[in-house]
Amino acid sequence: MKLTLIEPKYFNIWESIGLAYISSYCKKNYEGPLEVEYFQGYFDSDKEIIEGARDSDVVGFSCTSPTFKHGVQLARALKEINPNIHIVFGGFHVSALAETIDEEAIDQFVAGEGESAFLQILNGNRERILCGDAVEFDSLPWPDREVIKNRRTIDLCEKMAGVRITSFQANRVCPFRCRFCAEKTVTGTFNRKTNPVRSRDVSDLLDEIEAVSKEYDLNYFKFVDATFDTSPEYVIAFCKEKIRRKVTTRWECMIHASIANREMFKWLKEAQCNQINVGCESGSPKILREIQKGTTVEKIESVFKWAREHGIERRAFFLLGMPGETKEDIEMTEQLVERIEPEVFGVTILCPYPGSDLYDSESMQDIEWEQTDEYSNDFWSTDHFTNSELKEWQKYLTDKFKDRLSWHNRITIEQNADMDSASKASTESNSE
Ligand code: B12
Ligand code: SF4
Repeated sequence: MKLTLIEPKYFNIWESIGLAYISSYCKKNYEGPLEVEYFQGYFDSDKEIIEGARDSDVVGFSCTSPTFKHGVQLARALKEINPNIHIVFGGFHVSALAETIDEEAIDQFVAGEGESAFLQILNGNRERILCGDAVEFDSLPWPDREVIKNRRTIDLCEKMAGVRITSFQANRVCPFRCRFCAEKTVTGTFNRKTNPVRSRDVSDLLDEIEAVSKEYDLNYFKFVDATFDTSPEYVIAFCKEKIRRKVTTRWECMIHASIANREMFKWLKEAQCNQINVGCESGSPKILREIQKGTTVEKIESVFKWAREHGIERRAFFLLGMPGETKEDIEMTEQLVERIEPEVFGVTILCPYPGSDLYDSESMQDIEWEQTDEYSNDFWSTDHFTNSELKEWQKYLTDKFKDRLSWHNRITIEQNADMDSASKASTESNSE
């Protein structure tokens, strides 16, 4: 059986850990010969992908909302060349919208986690929409980094940023339910009893980190977990094990302010955590409550204080355009940034991706997600602000904190400046 896994194109890139997990799980559990190939639209042209996948038995596409359209274009091209290929789509976009997608080139959808569902597909299950089961980490083999050509992304990071970095997964299921976020689409809404956080054994996690660091010569790593600190105990156990093993590689993670405590920071520092990334979202207590962020302004301030005391770098993300947000709320956000003094600051406009509570299937079904994200969001407005007013606020804040902007905010500003000068040039040449 030949299986090809494809991640369509997006302008920035990270390794596809999800497809790597599917590959290793199927290789371990499929009874019979299995050849697995992988393509990634950032590195491979459409021609290379189609040539490489055309003789496959099954092709699996992994799509977020912005990459879905390119995935469909490739699927159609493949079906035209070889109608016998069985095409499966999985990932966030189809997990949220499978029931509403009417596309002849797609034979099957997987909603949720893909490992056991994909194995069922290889074994002949042909239900149009298959719901993935939650798998325990202990039963999962490590992600197949060979198949996803992890070396390419690591080499690229070294070339672009001077660090050999890749990512690991420590937990599945986020213990929060923020209204603007699509996180729950794949692993489900957190529930202490029916859908608890699934954390990996720290010893197994560090075995993987050590083995991958050695094989790929890493000097930095991070986690794909949207919330790494699912409990202070887990973080401390990880740090202690890392220190005990004398693993000195520097790393970073996403921290949720409500879970973190002061003691955690002592261990993070000792375990060479270089940077924490915190989704603060707003400096207004009212907005934090309304988006169900699960934390408070005071707690966010404490976390930044503890991290600063321990010499850990701090990255803070904020969101504009929450329902009910007023000028006074945004001013509170601005003041919070001044108080917490993050080294890196990012501010985006709310983008209700499919899968988030704020996504509205009627008014948003025609949005071109491949051109729309929280950085280039031309549609979102609220009762208090038009889309251009939100963009003005975003510009005001990015100008004000321009010395500490996140990579993504910087790129967006550069792209907008390029577009402005291109359109100015075209206006000038038109008027000649
Ligand atoms: C790390 C990460 C990134 C990284 C790398 C993403 C990548 N793979 O290229 C970076 C920083 C580059 C990134 C960028 C973006 N991201 Co991002 N990202 C994540 C994050 C935090 C983890 C992804 C991950 O690796 N998870 C772990 C693996 C194991 O899970 P998984 O990928 O979901 O895969 C499982 C299932 O989805 C399923 N599955 C996946 N693919 C397939 C395919 C088949 C055939 C099958 C059967 C099953 C299947 O099985 C897998 C194993 O169980 C998620 C949130 C999250 N916690 O998942 C957001 C998330 C995926 N990102 C999101 C978004 C919006 C973006 C950006 C648009 C942001 C931006 N403006 O730049 C871009 C788009 C990038 C892209 N290539 O599409 C949204 C997607 C929402 C949506 N409706 O699409 C998420 C859910 C964040 C959120 N909370 O809203 N992202
Ligand atoms: S925003 Fe972060 S904390 Fe909130 S649900 Fe999404 S991943 Fe979890």
